Amino acid sequence: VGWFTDSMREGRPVAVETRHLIQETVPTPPEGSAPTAQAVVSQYACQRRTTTENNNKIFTDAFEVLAESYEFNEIEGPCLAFRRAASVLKSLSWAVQCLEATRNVPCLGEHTKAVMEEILRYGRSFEVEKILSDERYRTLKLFTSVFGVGPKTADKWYRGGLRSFSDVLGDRGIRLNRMQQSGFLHYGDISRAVSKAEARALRNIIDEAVHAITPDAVLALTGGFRRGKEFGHDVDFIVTTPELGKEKNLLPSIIKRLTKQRILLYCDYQASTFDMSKLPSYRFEAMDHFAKCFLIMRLEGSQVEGGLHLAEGDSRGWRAVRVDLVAPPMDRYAFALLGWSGSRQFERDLRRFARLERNMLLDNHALYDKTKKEFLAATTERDIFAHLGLEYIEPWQRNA
Ligand code: DCT
Ligand code: MG
Repeated sequence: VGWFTDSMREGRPVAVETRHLIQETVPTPPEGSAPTAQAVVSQYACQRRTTTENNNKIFTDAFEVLAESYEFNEIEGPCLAFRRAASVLKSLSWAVQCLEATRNVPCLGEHTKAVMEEILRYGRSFEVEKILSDERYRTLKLFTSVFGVGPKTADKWYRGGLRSFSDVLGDRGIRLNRMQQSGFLHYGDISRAVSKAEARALRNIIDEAVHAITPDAVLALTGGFRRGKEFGHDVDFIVTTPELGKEKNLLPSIIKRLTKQRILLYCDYQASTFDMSKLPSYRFEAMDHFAKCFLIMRLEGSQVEGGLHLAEGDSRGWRAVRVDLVAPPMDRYAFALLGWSGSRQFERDLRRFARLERNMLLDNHALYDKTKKEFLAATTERDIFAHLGLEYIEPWQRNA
């Protein structure tokens, strides 16, 4: 293939060449055969189109276990490598059936390929199975599944000899914070996936509340549900108002209203610390500074089309759901929407692409051109993709 340059082979940044090489142009190889003259796939998730249809789940599930295990051990390099490998395989319109077929697929290193080889040959990876039966991995996985418990706390509990929830709850030396208390209290519900119908019902509730407060408010569903996922671990929304500054009162007013309706089971409100004069931020992957709240809401079955997504035999008529609300000022809306729509890997690669290929800094607040030394304005996500010289990727194609 003519445009397969040396810089691509060596994995050096390629600015112009990869622009048109997104997923759409990658042909599907014939069933069961290795593709021959197959197009090169971009190393950046933001130059690939990744739907929720994953043709390589057997590999990506394994990579995610490995990545998480490295994360628990704070080994960043291999963790990121497996996340990138999983992401690139998710974008393929075909199932990998032999390693030779991945010749033009980037981000697959030696270790990754060895795992794939094992899975292709035996149907499973022994390294992954070893991790899945490892006591520390299992315990950290269990503890971090509680809302409010991160890897640090989980590891501290593990080192303290705790192995189960009853160990934690029975330990007199542990003082759970408010978030963790709610996490344990509603564990059954919030560890259970939220359905699309439940997300829609919550959208209606928030929509009613927001518009009762500010008739011209803007509400957008973001996160996994905006990307077309059928299920999620929470429901994410962005709320704002066209009038700059007015968004400051929005979340407190919504919280007040939901509290009055007695449907707020937990609320952690964080006021805005956003300050345009402190941008651009060089801190990578830092949490954004917009006002936000992490909620647990009570959702009635009668409000959900087709009923609640509950366990067999559960006839309570309501469930608890995790909801995140973010309230950026309107002039930051496009950046916040792009950032909160995810996926995490898509966001990471957008930022990495901006930095390495365009000498720009992108985060949830702004896009800064380091060459021109200026901020680039955007009112839509399309504006941001255009500034970056990227083809627009629809939200449902961002499941990297
Ligand atoms: N995000 C962000 N800053 C944070 C947290 C999240 O920019 N501090 C972005 C990344 C993805 C998106 O917001 C939504 O986050 P999640 O709800 O964790 O992910 P999701 O893609 O919605 O997945 P899930 O379906 O599990 O909720
Ligand atoms: Mg989410």
